[in-house]
Amino acid sequence: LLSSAAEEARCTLTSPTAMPAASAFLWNRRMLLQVNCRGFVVARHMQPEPAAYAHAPNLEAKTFMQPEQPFYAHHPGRFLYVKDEDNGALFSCPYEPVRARAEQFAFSVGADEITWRLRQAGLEMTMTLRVPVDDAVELWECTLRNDSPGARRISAYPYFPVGYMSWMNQSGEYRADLGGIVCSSITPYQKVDDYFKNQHLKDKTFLLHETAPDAWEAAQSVFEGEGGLHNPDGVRQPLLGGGDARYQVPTAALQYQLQLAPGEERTLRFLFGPARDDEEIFALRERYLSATGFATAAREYQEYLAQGRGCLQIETPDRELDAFANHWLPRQVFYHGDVNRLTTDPQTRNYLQDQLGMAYIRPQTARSALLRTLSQQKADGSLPDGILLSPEAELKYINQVPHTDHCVWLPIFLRGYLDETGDHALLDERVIPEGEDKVDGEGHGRSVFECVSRAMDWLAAARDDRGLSYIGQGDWCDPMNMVGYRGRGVSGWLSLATAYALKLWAEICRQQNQLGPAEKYVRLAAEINSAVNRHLWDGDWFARGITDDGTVFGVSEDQEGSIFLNPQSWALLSGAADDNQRKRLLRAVKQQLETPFGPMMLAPAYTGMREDVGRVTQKFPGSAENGSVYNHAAAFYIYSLYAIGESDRAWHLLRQMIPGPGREDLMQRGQLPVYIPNYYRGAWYQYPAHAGRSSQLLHTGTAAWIYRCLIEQLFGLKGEGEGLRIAPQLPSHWPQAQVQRRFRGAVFDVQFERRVRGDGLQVYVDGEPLTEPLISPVEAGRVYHLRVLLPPAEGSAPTEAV
Ligand code: CEZ
Repeated sequence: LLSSAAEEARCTLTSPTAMPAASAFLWNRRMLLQVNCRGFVVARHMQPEPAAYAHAPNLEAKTFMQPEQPFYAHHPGRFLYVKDEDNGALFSCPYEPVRARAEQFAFSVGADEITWRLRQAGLEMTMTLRVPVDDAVELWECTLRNDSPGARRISAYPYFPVGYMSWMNQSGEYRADLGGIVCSSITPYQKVDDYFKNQHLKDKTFLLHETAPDAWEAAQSVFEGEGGLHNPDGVRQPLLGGGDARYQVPTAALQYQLQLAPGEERTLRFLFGPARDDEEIFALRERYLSATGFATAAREYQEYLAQGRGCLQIETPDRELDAFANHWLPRQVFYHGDVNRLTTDPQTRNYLQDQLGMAYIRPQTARSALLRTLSQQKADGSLPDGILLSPEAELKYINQVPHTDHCVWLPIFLRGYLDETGDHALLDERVIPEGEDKVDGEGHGRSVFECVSRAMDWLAAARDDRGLSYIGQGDWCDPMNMVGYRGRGVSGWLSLATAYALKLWAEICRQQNQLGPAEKYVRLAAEINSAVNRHLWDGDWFARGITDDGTVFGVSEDQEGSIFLNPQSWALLSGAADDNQRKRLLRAVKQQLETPFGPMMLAPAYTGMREDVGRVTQKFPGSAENGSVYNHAAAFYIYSLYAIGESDRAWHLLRQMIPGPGREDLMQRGQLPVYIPNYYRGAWYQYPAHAGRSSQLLHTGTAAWIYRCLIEQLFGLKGEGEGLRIAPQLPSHWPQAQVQRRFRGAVFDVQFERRVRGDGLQVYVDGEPLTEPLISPVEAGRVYHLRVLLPPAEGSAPTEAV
């Protein structure tokens, strides 16, 4: 069903029906394409707000990327019909719309291209999709090869539906001068102001060909006719009719009549994408539409991807993990960090966590992101709900709802960034707050250190009489919008996260020799931890919060939502949980939240609205924040388990996050191990048949956290001061592993070996034993050979530690 290579980034699915929603993605600085194995595509380009250029056939709402996005016959996709001119046999690549079974099918996903390879009735067909680095355009290469003993006469029809572009004005026509079909529209609007704003929009969608076709059709209804997409009238005629779309739904369909001798093949290249005008279309054609244009774009794109290769290469007993950690995970982290989920106003918490991931990949980007964030800090020390990335950007969607947790992510980001880079100079960097250009009276702004301290003071102050953090209309969990909308409700998670953030910041203060503030923040953290213990410890776990009316929720008395994962994870991190509480809450999580697909975020999932909790309770039970295996939350838990040395338990959950390798697991998740989705369905006890199914949504803070867990915790190769500390927590059943870690300009080749007997950890550097497992200072440019002997595994089974 699935094969994946550890050496290169490639994952191949051999059925279009076994995991029908299985998808992969390609992106560049201007666009994102999520492509599923059957040929359906969700594409967005930035202008600078995200927009589609191939649409549904009816009015679609403008929205952000959605989980479990449904597909239907007319969903945008890229297809190639192939008709045998001698016997009329018809099928389509890659699978939709005809849905005829190919004799051989491969959806082969690489890091820099996606290829389908099909074999059917003596023909071999490939379709390859690439993107360039800096233009919103799809580069398609289709090859047809005659593998049969005799000559073949076929017609091939690229069919790239464009959909309902606009209710005001839309059309499509063949343009011989530009070499392809160009569909035009006017983005609908009603306010005069929008007329001026919309001037720059790319309202055209084109399909350009390198080789002139024999025929074409630009009207969707004419192409489809009465036969429907399974058997369109267009392809049943000898030649497409050459029609235009005049305020009908346009499409882009071409026809090539090909005669292929045995062994002969033909390659056709196309460009598909949005444009503003003819000049732009023409320029794209000139730049890309040739064999050399494609080859140059491919090489440049590989160079671009190489910037995201990350800092860790591993070879472990788990080759699927190797493939994932070496290729796919850093790629996903890089995607998030380089283009910020293709939004112009990323949620502040998402931005800071995505950039935490970037600290391990391209730290200078992470550095500027922090400075940008602080330049938008508010006068009271709090952060806005979203960070504006361009002057035209506005806060949209969820960023219009006040959330209270954003400041927490500052020291979390900084801890990771400083450990990775040693760049303490960042803390002295001056920030001029936007709209407040003379903070110190001289226009020198504030130091990063001061900005973060102000954010910490804001967090410490945003608490009630009990000492717990107000939730406002949401914390990390943004649909938890009604716990505190009347101004009194508090968040248990946020209180713990605040305590943790203050502790992290105190440590940074100490390193900066700011002993007074360090002491203050440690004291505040302790105060919050004890407030949480006083008001929110439920006997076996921590509650999630207290509503506006004073009801504690996320407790054993609740029929639904009785236990939440986040407060437990962060109680481990903040130090709120003592040994006894740790044992109890670990057991509770295991008993009530763990599933074969990872830990659920809460259980039992809500089945009806709780007006004192909010919108989260209206989500379908087991989906998203309502009790799915929400991977971001699972990642916090994994990180916290490593933080307390629960290595095997952490490993077990980390491994569950990656689909496969078994067939049954893959089928249940329906997801390729080429990215971590934001969730797998939960509600394991309520809807077991659906549990495990992937959301296929590739936007998630999980990627950054899991990358960090691998680097700093599992392999334990973490920056500390001027050096690198070695504190591995390999799964106890691994006898050995090899790792290459790039760190501050040096390379560490590490050989881990599990001792059969003997004592604790012992590290050798170039043959010499270390007295302490810390290499400091690290010399840039040097290659270190490390041999790391691990203490022998204890007899216990991996997940039975409690
Ligand atoms: O959005 C994510 C947010 O981007 O949900 C996380 C939150 O921490 C991230 O910042 C948990 O709530 O209903 C909603 O508004 C949802 O909250 C979604 O928007 C969710 C999306 O599924 C995107 O991942």
